[in-house]
Amino acid sequence: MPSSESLFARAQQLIPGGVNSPVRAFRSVGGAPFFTKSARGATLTTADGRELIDFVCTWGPAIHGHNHPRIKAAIAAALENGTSFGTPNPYEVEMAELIVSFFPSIQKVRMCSSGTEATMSAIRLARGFTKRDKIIKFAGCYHGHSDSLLIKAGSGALTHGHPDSAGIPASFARETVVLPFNDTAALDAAFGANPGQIACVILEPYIGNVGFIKPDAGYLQHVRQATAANGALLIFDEVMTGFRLARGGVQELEKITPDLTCLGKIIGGGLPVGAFGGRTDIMNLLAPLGPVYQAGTLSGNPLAMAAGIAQLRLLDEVKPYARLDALGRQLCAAAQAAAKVKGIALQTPQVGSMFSLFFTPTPVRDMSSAMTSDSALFGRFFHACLANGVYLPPSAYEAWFLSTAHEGPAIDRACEVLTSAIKSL
Ligand code: HOZ
Repeated sequence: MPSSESLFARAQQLIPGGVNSPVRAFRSVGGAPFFTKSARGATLTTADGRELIDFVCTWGPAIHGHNHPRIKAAIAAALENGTSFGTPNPYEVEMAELIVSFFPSIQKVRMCSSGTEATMSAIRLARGFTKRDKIIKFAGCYHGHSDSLLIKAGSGALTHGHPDSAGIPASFARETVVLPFNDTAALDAAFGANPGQIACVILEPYIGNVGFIKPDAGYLQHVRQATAANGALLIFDEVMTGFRLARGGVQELEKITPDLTCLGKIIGGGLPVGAFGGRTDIMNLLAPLGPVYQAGTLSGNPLAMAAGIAQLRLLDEVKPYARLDALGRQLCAAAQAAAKVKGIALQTPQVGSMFSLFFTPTPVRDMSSAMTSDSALFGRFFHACLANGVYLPPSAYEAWFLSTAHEGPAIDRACEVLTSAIKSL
């Protein structure tokens, strides 16, 4: 197997930046990315033969750990029957039934192939339903890379210094109103300034793309009430949080019923999948029933559906949420204890298996407070962990993810490594 160094040298000749998604490029933490040759449980094995405890979990999907035998077996069984049919298949029906049973707000669901497609399509549907053009999003929320949504975006767009991507026509950007998260007055003012014009409000109800940020008590309830009062749809982007923080996502935890929900990541069991769903009267506007067009050759792909069905059924069997929350608390407590000894200010917002370490004295509740985090310090911390076999998201502006496979030796070792990395800063 060629080394990571030689693979990266070859990749950079042919693939922009040597990566197929910018967040993988290590640009904000410095150094060159490693290449992964295999993954199992809580561990990645690099092309160089190093074993790393992984807190990226393929950016969310690997909630049962990498390469889980049940999911592998489901994919293998589906593979016997073919890889793609271009016709409806039985797996899609089972997947729709499962999603609807996990998310009471979803009465009908349409499968697609990525989270980006899910949010892009949900917004088109909201515009078609309301016959309005403008949308509201929040600074630091990242909803994939469609044109309307790459404005004050988080994740790699922010990490790499392009939260407002080049290539978005100004006329498109004008239809997107960007507000600070957790600011009820700003939301009310935006509705007041654009009467009868806002098609929808889209948000990550717990943000996972500018680091992990929780809403203030009552904030999401205010957003729900304001959207309803102004005839706008509420879209929850639960691509990351859906099935991960609770069986029914943040909407279950916060007892909120959005009009539309975007899903992805976990429902593909590690294969490429997205989905969006919601109220029947809205979803029935989609083609072929209605005038809002949306389509995909690989939508409902049988391998991806089989993997996702196995993953969701396993979730219901193992009921992992209390266990994952204990792991998240353990890791954040270890980091806080080390930071206290060292005299470093650290914020560790955490819910269940998602959390972040922000090196700042400022409580983090929106994009501007997240950006007070010392990203140079994070870079040193990242490399101190990596040198000792622990892989973190390679940016101060990403959430960390846990899996059930981290229970036991992996979490204990990770706590030791995090502690000594913080003490070394
Ligand atoms: N939303 C994920 C990271 N924040 C996506 C991963 C990617 O962009 O590659």
